[in-house]
Amino acid sequence: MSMEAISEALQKGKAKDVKALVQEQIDNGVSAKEVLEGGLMAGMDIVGRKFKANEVYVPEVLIAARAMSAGIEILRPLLIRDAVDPKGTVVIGTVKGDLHDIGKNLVKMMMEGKGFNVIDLGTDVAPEKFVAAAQEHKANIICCSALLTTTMTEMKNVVAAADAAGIRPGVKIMIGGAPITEEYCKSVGADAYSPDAASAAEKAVELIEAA
Ligand code: B12
Repeated sequence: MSMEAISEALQKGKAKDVKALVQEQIDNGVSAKEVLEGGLMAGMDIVGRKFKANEVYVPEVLIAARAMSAGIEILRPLLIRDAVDPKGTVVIGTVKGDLHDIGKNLVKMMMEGKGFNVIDLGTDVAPEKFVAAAQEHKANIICCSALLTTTMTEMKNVVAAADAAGIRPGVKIMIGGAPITEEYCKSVGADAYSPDAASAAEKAVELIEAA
C-alpha cells in the first residue's frame, strides 16, 4: 500500500511527497533496496510505459524523473553505507547525445557503496572525454550508460577511442542501460555488461580482482 503511494506520488511528479513517503518507509524499517525497487523504480516503470503509449509526454516524465532523484537522495546514505576499503577509480558518464541519467546515478551510488572512487562526467559525454578523464584520474574502469537505441552506438566509439589512446587492457570498459545486452557488449568489444546497478558494482569488483 505505502509502496503504491510512493509510486503514485512519483508518477504525479510530487517530489516533496515522494521524499516524505520514502523517509516514512525507512523510518518504519523497510530496506532501502525495497523502497527503491518496489516504490521508485516501479513508479518510473509505469511512467515509461505511459510515455511509450503517448499517454504522458516529456515534461511529465521530466518532473517524474526529478521526483525519483529526490527519493533516491534520501536512500543514498543507506545504499552506500557498506563502503569498505578503496577499490579503485571509476569514470562514469552517459554517452554523447543522451541525457538520461537516473540509471547512471544509481550505478555511481552502488559503485561508491563498494568503495570505488567515482568520477562522474555527467550526460552527453564524448568518447574522447571518457578517455581523457580515465587518463587524468588513472581510472581502472570506464562505465558508459545509454538509454536510447540511437546513442548506444556511441559505446563502440568509446572502445575505439580507448584503443587508439592505448589505455586498454589496463582500463576496462563496462557498459549498460535499458537497450544494452550481453551480446551487444561483445559486439562492440567492451569488457563487461550488467543489467542493473547492484550487479554492475559487483561486476566492477570482479574486474578489479581479476586484473
Ligand atoms: C525518465 C526518462 C526520460 C527523461 C530523462 C530524465 C533524466 N534525468 O534521466 C527525459 C524526459 C529527459 C527523457 C527524454 C527522452 N527520452 Co526518455 N525515458 C525515460 C524513461 C521513462 C525512464 C528511464 C529511467 O530513468 N529509468 C529508470 C532507471 C533506474 O533505469 P535505467 O536507466 O535503465 O538504469 C538501470 C539499468 O539500465 C542499469 N544501467 C544504467 N546505466 C548503466 C551503466 C552501466 C555501466 C551499467 C553496467 C548498468 C547501467 O542500471 C540501472 C539501475 O538498475 C524511459 C522508459 C524506460 N522504461 O526506460 C524513457 C526512454 C528511455 N526515453 C525514450 C525516448 C525516445 C526519449 C526522447 C528521445 C523523447 C523525445 N522525443 O524527446 C528524449 C531523449 C533525450 C536525450 N537526448 O537523451 C525511449 C527510448 C526508445 C529507444 N529505444 O531508443 C524510452 C525507452 C521510452 C519509450 N519507451 O519510448 N526520457
